[in-house]
Amino acid sequence: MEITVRDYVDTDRYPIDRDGTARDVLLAALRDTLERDGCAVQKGFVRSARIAELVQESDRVAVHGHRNFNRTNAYFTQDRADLPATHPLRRFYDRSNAFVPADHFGATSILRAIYNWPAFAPFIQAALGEERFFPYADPLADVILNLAEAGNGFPWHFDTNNYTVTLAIQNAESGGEFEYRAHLRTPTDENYPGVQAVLDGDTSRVVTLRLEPGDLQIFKGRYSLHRVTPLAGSRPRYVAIFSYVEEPGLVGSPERARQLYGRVLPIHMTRAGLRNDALVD
Ligand SMILES: O=C(O)CCC(=O)C(=O)O
Ligand SMILES: [Fe+2]
Repeated sequence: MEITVRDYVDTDRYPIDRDGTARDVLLAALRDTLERDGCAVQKGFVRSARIAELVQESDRVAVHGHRNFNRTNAYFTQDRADLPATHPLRRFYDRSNAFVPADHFGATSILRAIYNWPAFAPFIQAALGEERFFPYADPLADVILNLAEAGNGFPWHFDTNNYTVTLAIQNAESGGEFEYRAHLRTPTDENYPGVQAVLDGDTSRVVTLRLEPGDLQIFKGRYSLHRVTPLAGSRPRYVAIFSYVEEPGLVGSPERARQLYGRVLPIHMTRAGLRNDALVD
């Protein structure tokens, strides 16, 4: 069955597949918002009448989720015994979720159809103003599903990548709000006192977003501290992640594939200059 992406993406509201003033206006607003807030949400990017199909697709692949648990600070770095216990570098939290690797989304996948849709990547690239922007060639990681349940969560952190592109598919019964404090650090100033204040509960400049199924979020998380509030209830939270990279043909390292997806493919080994016969699962 051929998927017509325009039946899913609300191209009446978001005419990203047609050059012209409407697309230009949309992009100009998006760029302003990203510049100011580091975050832009396109509400109802996927038509509400079609969300049930995305939930079905997610339910179908959820069994393939690879669970990740770790204890981490906001920077994903090692503990620093030389610093006071209150220092942000020493504040460790449980982080857990599951990722469904990209190769479980078959030919009939709506998420993959959106990722492959010729109008999609150029729109995201223009919104971000990135000069170098290519689809991720990693067969485990280009389009993935992030699955989190009660007891799982994303505590306060800065991302190690410059931006993320996500599509909300299903919320948990409660919790799962996306909270962020924009521009809390800069490339030249870690602003540890400011980070510590947020970790200690200062919500004065924290923005809380309740994303609904179908909302597309572009988020620049390297300098904006963010978290997902704890989840509750039996329904899992589903978020799709679309990935792009700065070099054509890139794939992730074998270590990262194993850590995030629990599997390593021959392409990860050969690209890392390793022999395939060293591949053991
Ligand atoms: O699931 C989300 O909404 C965001 C999770 C997050 O911040 C991350 O994976 O870095
Ligand atoms: Fe993040």
